[in-house]
Amino acid sequence: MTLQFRYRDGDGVRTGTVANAEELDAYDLLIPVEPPEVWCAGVTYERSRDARIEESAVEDVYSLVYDADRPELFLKDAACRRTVGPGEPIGVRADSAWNVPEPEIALVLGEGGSLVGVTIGNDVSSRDIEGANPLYLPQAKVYAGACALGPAVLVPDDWSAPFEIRLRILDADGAMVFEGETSTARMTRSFEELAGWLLRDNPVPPGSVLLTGTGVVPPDDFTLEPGHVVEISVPGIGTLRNPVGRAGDLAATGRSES
Ligand code: DO4
Ligand code: MG
Repeated sequence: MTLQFRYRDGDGVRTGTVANAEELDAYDLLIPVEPPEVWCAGVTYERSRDARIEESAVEDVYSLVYDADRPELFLKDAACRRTVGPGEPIGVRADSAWNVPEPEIALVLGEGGSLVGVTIGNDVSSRDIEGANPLYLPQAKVYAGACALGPAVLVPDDWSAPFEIRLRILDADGAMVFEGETSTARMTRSFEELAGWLLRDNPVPPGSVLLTGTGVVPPDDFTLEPGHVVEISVPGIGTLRNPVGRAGDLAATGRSES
């Protein structure tokens, strides 16, 4: 098992490998890949389907996609403009009152959509915009700091072994305000199936990333706020930790300017 990562030192940006996630703590980590495109699958866990049905003014679309052959797939980012790495702020939208993290396994895709590695992804989302109308999905999902990836890319020895996914949200004083967990064993679709659908008649460039859906949903009265810290841990990959900021501030100073 190898973990690949990128980090910063006095000489600039470097790449490294370690055998276990604890060793990553010694590094000033950067986003482990800079994907040309980030895609997401949705409603791949029963928990996500149920949460969407409760929030939505148009309930049927979510049961229909959960049961259908064809998965929900959407473009989350291109040119890494809205995607951040470990320690960088994720964003909440100023025009939304209900923002959440979505802890997901993220697949790093190779040529033809082959599976080359696994990292942790956060599909940060606005639930009130999503719930108002399914046609608002791009606005609920795509904005500055709406995606985080890291801390490292695992090349699994066994692609069939499930991943445990743990979410912790801390407030500005470090107190825990939510924790939850799931396992990819609860997914209704396989990684290969999702990647196969994504690549149908679609020239997704190698190095792109596919997030595979959330199975952890905070209670309906919870919303992310600037000052919160989101931690997503997956044994074998490590912890992706990001403070929460305002998407508007990130849009003004973000990766699109670099
Ligand atoms: O349309 C809803 C998207 C749901 C999603 O992103 C997920 O299930 O992870
Ligand atoms: Mg999601």
